[in-house]
Amino acid sequence: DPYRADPERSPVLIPSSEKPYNAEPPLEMLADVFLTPNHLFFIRNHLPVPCMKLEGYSLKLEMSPGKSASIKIEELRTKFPKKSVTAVIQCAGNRRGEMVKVKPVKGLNWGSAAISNAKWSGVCLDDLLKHYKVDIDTVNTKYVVFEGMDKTPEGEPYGASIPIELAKMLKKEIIIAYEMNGTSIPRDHGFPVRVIIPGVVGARQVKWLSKIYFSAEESTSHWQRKDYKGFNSSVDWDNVNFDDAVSITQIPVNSAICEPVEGAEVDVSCDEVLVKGYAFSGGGRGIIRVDVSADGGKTWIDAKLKPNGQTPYTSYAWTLWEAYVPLPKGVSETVLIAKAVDVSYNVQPDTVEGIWNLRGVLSNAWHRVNVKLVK
Ligand code: MTE
Ligand code: MO
Repeated sequence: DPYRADPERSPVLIPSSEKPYNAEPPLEMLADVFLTPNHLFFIRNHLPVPCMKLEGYSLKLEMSPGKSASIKIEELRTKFPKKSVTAVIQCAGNRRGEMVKVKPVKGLNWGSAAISNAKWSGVCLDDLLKHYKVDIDTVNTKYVVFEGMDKTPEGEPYGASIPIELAKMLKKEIIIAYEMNGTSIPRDHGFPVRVIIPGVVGARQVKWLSKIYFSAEESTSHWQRKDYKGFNSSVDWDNVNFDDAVSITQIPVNSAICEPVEGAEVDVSCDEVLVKGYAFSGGGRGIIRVDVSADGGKTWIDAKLKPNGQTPYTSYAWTLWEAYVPLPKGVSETVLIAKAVDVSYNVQPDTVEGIWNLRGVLSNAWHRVNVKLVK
């Protein structure tokens, strides 16, 4: 069993697959704290978790073909200033479960909690590259490629890449991280080192980072080339062409109601209900408004946003929110809805039908929760 050396996990997590292990925390626990505790942070593994001793670890940085450096964890910790970024990781498949209800898709059946927020610390990519005499603004390349230590049975490592323009834009924010929320990164989340590329889909935030290099083409890994891309709703497995579609990097605006949960009983005696949730948009676009309805979208109120301490155009953490929403009268059930607006005035689409795609990625329609109204 290639998974026999996988770490122990919190019994609170809700698995969507055991081998490889994938799990999300209970949705109602997600919006309670700004920094998701490490043991509750969702886990998305494609392969067995590598066993790596700190002494044995080194990061290979290939500055140019034939010229590379091997960097020990001690060097990462001592040679470079420690920098931090508080950033969300969201799986492209977060909220896939709602797409599945429209028409089956291929992928893990995620609920709305394949997203978490942590403070990541380590070495800034720009600092690392400068030390090895690479200037990210002038380096002659198209992509920065990241490789993991986890491998398929055929020996193919997990890998991802980002376009060099994005690496330039984010050069102060991309972190070669060795800490998660102030402690060393847990095995499931990439021990000892992972890359954090804020505002970008989870799939590119390579865990168990073994190698960084530059290339004229995207990472050749399966997950860069044949996965994590979007298509229109008429494309299915008999006519899909992965090669011509653009890889997902920055992700669209999204939000979800964490409380009350689906099917909950809401007490109508106080005429309003406390609704709580998260909102996030990729590309550093901060959340400026979350609209909440308790009557299926007839009327809306503005939620109270909890400031995330970041600026509107460099907002990489999520925004937690809550709202006291008036309840409709004379009915025994209703639909709570939330939709977020980011600083570019992007807003979530109203239905999931229009954005259905065969891989079930980037599911970000208005979030609806059915509740019963009881006395
Ligand atoms: N990195 C490696 N090496 N192997 C993986 O399977 N999964 C990716 C990404 N990085 C993955 C990886 C995906 S799809 C996601 S959503 C995030 O890691 C999940 O990060 P987390 O498990 O820390 O939440
Ligand atoms: Mo993912």
